[in-house]
Amino acid sequence: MRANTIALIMAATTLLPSAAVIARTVQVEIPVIEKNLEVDNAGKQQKMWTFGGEIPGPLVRVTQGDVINFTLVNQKGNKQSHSMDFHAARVDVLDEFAAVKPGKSKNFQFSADYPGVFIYHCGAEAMSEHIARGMYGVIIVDPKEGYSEDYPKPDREYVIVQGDLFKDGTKPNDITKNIGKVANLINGKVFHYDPVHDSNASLALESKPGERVRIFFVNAQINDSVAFHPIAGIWDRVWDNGNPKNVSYGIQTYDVPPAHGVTFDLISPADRPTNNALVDHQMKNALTGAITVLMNHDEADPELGRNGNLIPR
Ligand SMILES: [Cu+2]
Repeated sequence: MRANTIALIMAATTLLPSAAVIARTVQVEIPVIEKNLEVDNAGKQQKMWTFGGEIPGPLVRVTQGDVINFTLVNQKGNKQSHSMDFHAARVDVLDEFAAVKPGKSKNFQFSADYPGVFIYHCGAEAMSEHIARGMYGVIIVDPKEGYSEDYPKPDREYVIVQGDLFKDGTKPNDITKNIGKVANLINGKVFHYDPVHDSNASLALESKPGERVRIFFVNAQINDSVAFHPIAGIWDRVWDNGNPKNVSYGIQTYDVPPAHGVTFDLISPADRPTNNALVDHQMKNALTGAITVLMNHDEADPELGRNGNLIPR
């Protein structure tokens, strides 16, 4: 995360000692940046609209019960009005989620009442275009009870966000109807972590054989569901919406609708190196960018999927 463009400040504040409850207030400020961004591993650039200058925007991670004090900064020099819609919030769509003009900011608070993995996105008109140009990100709300038998501690964690890529200049009305879609983005790039299908790809996800790998998956496509499947593996557990109470076991393919998040655990065989391909099994999406390689080998980079490095860039 680039600290000079993104002020994502965590501050602990103790409130209401009489209520015997310790509430933490987390300060989150995200600037909207309209800019040219590389959308594939070959360096092709396209005019995108972003939270914080990257796709997806900065990962926000809090604990259930935290209060998020959020500020959206629509930078001077931007051409569009923008807004912020946190799916983890219960507020007023006409108030907190209203659009702000370039040069203006908007501040609001909400409490993270439900644990899980949630999308956030811009909801300004035309919402289809704002999302399709990259205005989305992820907020993880960790359960207040921490890890448990139903929600064990993982060895590694990754965030994968699948989005659309439309031909540059596609009209908003066409975007809404999915006309002009040319590819799929994984964390902002076509075949981002797939050196098998893209010789320009330099990154893959990694783990050691037998490790529990947790994938926080968010579908940021505007119309298509994702049939998320780990080729050469089985999801050990799946938590719908990432809530520890919504646990399923031994799942092959799981449907993730647009604007939804699901948490997946995968455990590779412990006795040999293997590879998985984490795919959207809708082939039209897989073969246009939505394949992620997970390499399970003893030499796995110890920093990948650890110490806050959930979105390799
Ligand atoms: Cu926007």
